[in-house]
Amino acid sequence: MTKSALITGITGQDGAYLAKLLLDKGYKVHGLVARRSSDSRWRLREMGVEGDIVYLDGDMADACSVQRAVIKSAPDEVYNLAAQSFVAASWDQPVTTGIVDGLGVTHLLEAIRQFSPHTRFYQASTSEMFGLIQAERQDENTPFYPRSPYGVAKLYGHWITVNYRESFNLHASSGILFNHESPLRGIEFVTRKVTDAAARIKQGKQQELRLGNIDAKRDWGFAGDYVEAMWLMLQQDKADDFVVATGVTTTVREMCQIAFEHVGLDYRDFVKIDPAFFRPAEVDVLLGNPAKAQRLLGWKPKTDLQTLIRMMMDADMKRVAKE
Ligand code: NAP
Ligand code: F7E
Repeated sequence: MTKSALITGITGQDGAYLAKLLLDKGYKVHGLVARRSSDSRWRLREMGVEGDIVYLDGDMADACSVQRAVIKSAPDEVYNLAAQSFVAASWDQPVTTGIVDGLGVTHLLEAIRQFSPHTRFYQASTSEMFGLIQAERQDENTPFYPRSPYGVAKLYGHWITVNYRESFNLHASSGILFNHESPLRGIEFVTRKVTDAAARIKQGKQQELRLGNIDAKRDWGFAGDYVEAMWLMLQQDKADDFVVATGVTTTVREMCQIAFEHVGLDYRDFVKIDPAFFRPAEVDVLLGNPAKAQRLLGWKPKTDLQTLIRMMMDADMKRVAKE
């Protein structure tokens, strides 16, 4: 029988990759989409799946619309990817971030509990919950210490997922995903900001690149690999929490070097440090330990950072050339 899935945040980076994965597996895919005055479906077009999705209007801040989407889609699986996901913006919009990324999760879990308790649920949790790290390599047992309103809101989302699993026996899993990127990454995130700028500089369309703390270290993987881990979590008999990461950490500086070198440039000639891009509180380093995902899900990252950044550079070189 055809399985039904509901994806919130389907117009985002992960939403586009996950929609493609589920459609390829034969699912009927529904997407909760918030009203926007401009086109938000470009990523779904890029993935070639725009016409294959059933769109349901709704907003994570609006419990009624979330409830309606659950009833209409009658989902076997719900993937909650919707969020105000840009950490830097969460200091400017702490309340919206708290409502959408935190309380919004309860809207969805409550709709599932009341109207569709057999539905399996995935929560998009984040390594930002580790923030000021309490262990050199972070795994499912590492204590949390979020450092931004985003991290705090996501920690609420994580714990309410655990709580509904334990209170109501829902099949609700929390994927604690470390940074993952792709050519579909939003331009405000540092990897895309760098690959877009390097492509523009190479093609004479930009002169310099202004960045903040380039000594920050992140454990970067490829979004296409990470959505497979989301799906695998919901195929398990038992719901649980899983860290999804590569187990390798790299500075923003080294990531710049990879991107610029790919087009024959030296990043040091173009990158300028700008205090405007420093954060009120920084997460200096993240490094995940994905051993549990490997052991129980059989999941491993397939794409290393060099390959990922080169893939993003090639896509941006083509896009910038067409502009
Ligand atoms: P993204 O590209 O920023 O996508 C976020 C999605 O949420 C978009 O579809 C956006 O819609 C939607 N959205 C925002 N506010 C909404 C609201 N009020 N109601 C309904 N939808 C709303 O994020 P992503 O990189 O795909 O990440 C997916 C999820 O994983 C997010 O929850 C993020 O916090 C989490 N996460 C991401 C990473 C990562 O490295 N990418 C790591 C760990 C966790 P519009 O397009 O219309 O704005
Ligand atoms: O920053 C530093 C910045 O904005 C990475 C989201 O998907 O992953 C993402 O959050 C690092 C930080 O991602 C600039 O200070 C330096 O240390 O690409 P980012 P993020 O904050 O790690 C987590 C796991 C999520 O869950 C989030 O949703 O790069 N950095 N200079 C800069 N960052 C940006 N954006 N811009 C700069 O100019």
